[in-house]
Amino acid sequence: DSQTPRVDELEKGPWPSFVKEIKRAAEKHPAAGDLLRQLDLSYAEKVGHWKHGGIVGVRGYGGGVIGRYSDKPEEFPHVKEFHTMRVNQPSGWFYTTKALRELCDIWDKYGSGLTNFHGSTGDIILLGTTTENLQPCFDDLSDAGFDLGGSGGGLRTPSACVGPARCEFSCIDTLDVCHSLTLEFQDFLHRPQWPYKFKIKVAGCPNDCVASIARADFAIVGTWKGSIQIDQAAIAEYAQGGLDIQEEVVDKCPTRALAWDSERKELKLKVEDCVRCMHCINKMPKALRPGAQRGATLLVGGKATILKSAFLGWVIVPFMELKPPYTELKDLLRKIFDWWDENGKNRERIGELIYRVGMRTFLKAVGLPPAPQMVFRPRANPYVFWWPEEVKRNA
Ligand code: SRM
Ligand code: SF4
Ligand code: SF4
Repeated sequence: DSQTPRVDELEKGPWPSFVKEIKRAAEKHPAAGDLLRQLDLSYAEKVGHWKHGGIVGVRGYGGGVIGRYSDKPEEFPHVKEFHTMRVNQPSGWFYTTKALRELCDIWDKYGSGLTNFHGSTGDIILLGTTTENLQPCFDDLSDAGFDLGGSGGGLRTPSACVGPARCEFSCIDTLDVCHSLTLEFQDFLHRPQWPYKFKIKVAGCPNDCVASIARADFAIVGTWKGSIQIDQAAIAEYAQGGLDIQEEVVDKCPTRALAWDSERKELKLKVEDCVRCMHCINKMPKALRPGAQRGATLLVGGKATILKSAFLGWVIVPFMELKPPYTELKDLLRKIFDWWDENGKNRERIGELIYRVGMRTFLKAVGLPPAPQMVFRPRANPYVFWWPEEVKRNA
C-alpha cells in the first residue's frame, strides 16, 4: 500500500509530475521520501507542516540560506531540518554540463538531491539540507566556483535576461551589467543590513523578459535614442508575405507614431512620438531594429503586495549610457541604497518609501533632475511644487 495516496494522484495525467521526480530522488535520499509523506499529511489535514527556524547560515554570510524545519520531527525525522540554499546563478543562466554535474554531485552529497532551477529571483535553489551540512556544502560549492545568493533584508541576487548572448534586440550587455553589479555590491548581498529586500533586474530591451518593471526595486531596461532602424526593402517583403502592416503594426502603435504608405511600400516613423514599446519591432524583426544610440532607462520601486499593494517601477533616469565599469550607474545605486537605509522603516521597500515621502524628496536626496517621464499620471496633476530655497523672490 502506498504511504502517500493523496500525492500519488498528482502522478496521473499526461503532464510532468513533481511527485514522480521526488520519488526518484527518494531512491537515494531518505529526506525526499519524508518530504512526500509530510506533504501527504498536509493534504489530508489541509495544514502546512513547515516552520521557519532561528538563524542558520555559513561563516561570514548573513544570507543565502533559509531555515526550514518540520513541525513533526518525530514522524518525519529526515526533514527535521530541511534548509534551502540559494546559489547565485551565472548571468543569463549559462552553464557548462561540467558545472551542472558538479553542482548536482555536491547537492547529492550534502542535500536532498532536489533542486529548483531557477527560483523566480534567478537563483539556483537547492532544497533541503541539515544545519550540520550547510558549511561543508558551501565550502564545496565555493571550490566549484559558486557563491551564495541573497535573502533577507539585503541585496537580492541580481538577474538579467539572456541579452546579447542570444537575443538580437538587446541594447545593452545585460550579462556584463548584472555580473559587474553583483561583484560590486557583494557585501550588501552577503551581509543583509537594510530595512528589507532590494532587487535589481536587467532587461536588454523594453520587452523586459525578466519583468523587471514589476519585480525589481531597481530595473535597468535597455533602450535607444533617435529613430528605430528601418530596412524598407525588408518591410516590403513582410507586406508581400501577407502581413497586414496597416492593421497589425501601424494601427497598434500606442502613440500613432507610424504611417504606412501601401502604394510606395514605405513605413514612416515620427521619431519624437515613439515611446519604444517594441510592438512594431516584435512584429517585423527582420525589418526593424532598435536605434543605433543605445543605453538604458532606469526605474525604481517595482514590488509585490506586502505593505502598500503591488507597484510598477517609476522611471527615474530616461536614458543612461551603460559602458563598463558602469561608474555612473553604481554611484547612483549607492546613493539610493544610502537614502533608503537611512529613511526606510522596517520592511518598507524603496518604492513604498518614495510613495510615503514623495518623488521630489527622493530626487533631491539622490541628486537626480526631475523629468516628464516621472509624472505619476500625465496631464492629471496641474500643480507644480517648488522647494522654498529654489524660488527667487523679487524684492
Ligand atoms: Fe518570495 C516571501 C520564496 C521570489 C515576493 N518568498 C517569500 C518566503 C520567504 C515566504 C515564506 O515564508 O515561505 C519564501 C521563502 C521560501 C523558502 O523557504 O525558500 C519565498 N520567493 C520565493 C522563491 C524561492 C519562490 C520560487 O521558488 O521561485 C523565489 C526566490 C528564489 C530565488 O532566489 O531565485 C521568490 N518573491 C519572489 C518574487 C519574484 C522575483 O524576485 O522576481 C517576488 C515578487 C517581487 C518582489 O520581491 O516584490 C517575491 N516573497 C515575496 C514577498 C512580497 C514582498 C513585498 O514587498 O510585497 C514575500 C513576503 C515576505 O517577505 O514576507 C516573499
Ligand atoms: Fe531579448 Fe529584450 Fe527579452 Fe532581453 S528583454 S531577452 S533583449 S527581447
Ligand atoms: Fe510605435 Fe512602439 Fe513601434 Fe515606437 S516601438 S513606433 S511606439 S509600435
